[in-house]
Amino acid sequence: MFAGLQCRHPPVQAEQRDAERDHDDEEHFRHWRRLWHRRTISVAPFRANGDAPMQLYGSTISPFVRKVAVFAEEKGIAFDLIPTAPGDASPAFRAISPFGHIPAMVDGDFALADSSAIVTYLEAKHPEPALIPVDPQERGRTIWFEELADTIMFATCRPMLFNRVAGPLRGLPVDAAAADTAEREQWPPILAHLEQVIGDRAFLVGETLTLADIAVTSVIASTLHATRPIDAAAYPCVTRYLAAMLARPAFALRLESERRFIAKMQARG
Ligand SMILES: N[C@@H](CCC(=O)N[C@@H](CS)C(=O)NCC(=O)O)C(=O)O
Repeated sequence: MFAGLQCRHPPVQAEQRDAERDHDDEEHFRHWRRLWHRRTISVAPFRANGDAPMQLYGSTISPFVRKVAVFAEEKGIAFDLIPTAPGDASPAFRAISPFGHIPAMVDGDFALADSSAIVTYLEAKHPEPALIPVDPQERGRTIWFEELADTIMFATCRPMLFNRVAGPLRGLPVDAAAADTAEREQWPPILAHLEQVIGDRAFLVGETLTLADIAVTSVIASTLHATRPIDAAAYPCVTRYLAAMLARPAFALRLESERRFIAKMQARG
């Protein structure tokens, strides 16, 4: 039943990629729309998928799902994105993600939930290009930034993303004041900290892209779905760094598709 709705992503390096189909074409849009309006959908029962590409369950509007999607694409790992709403209660999905969180993945006969667990698995399985450094200090710093993104930054992103975008799209009750408070009181200190640590660096850790950049950029990208653009005069280093990160095809195509999807959902109600 689900097979016709799966969208396979060749690696970003491939000439003909169709990542933007995630949310975009009419069939996918209608499916996503139904999915966002109902909490439980029909995720096909977990089946070992042999030599098929990895299956990634979720929506890349979630920073955790986008983290895994970008990580996989930067490594050239093909995957199918299986549209799944946060909290999906179907027994089939709960067999993969016991608490209903997105993302989860199936690779061959192996299933795993949680973005950090999944990227750790992918790094071990596909070591090149390395996105989690082996140098002890660089690895420690990388995981620090991933944690910063997943905890402190997401705790600020969530009230804005849920109350201004995801909640209204799903017809759920929202708390506009919580979003305003996060934007006014929690977001600026995070940007100020990043401004200071980024300085004139191209990457957060070492001289190449790492999980640190992917995790931090992913949560900023989700936040920017729900707040005004970053003030370039106040945060010039973050602005420059972010522009470079978001120009990477793995981020750019996905964000474009997410923006179109959100706009279309808002227009159609
Ligand atoms: N630590 C998890 C966090 C995942 C998470 O919290 N995902 C949210 C969506 S952004 C979710 O699925 N929430 C479940 C719900 O809303 O019921 C990870 O890194 O994957």
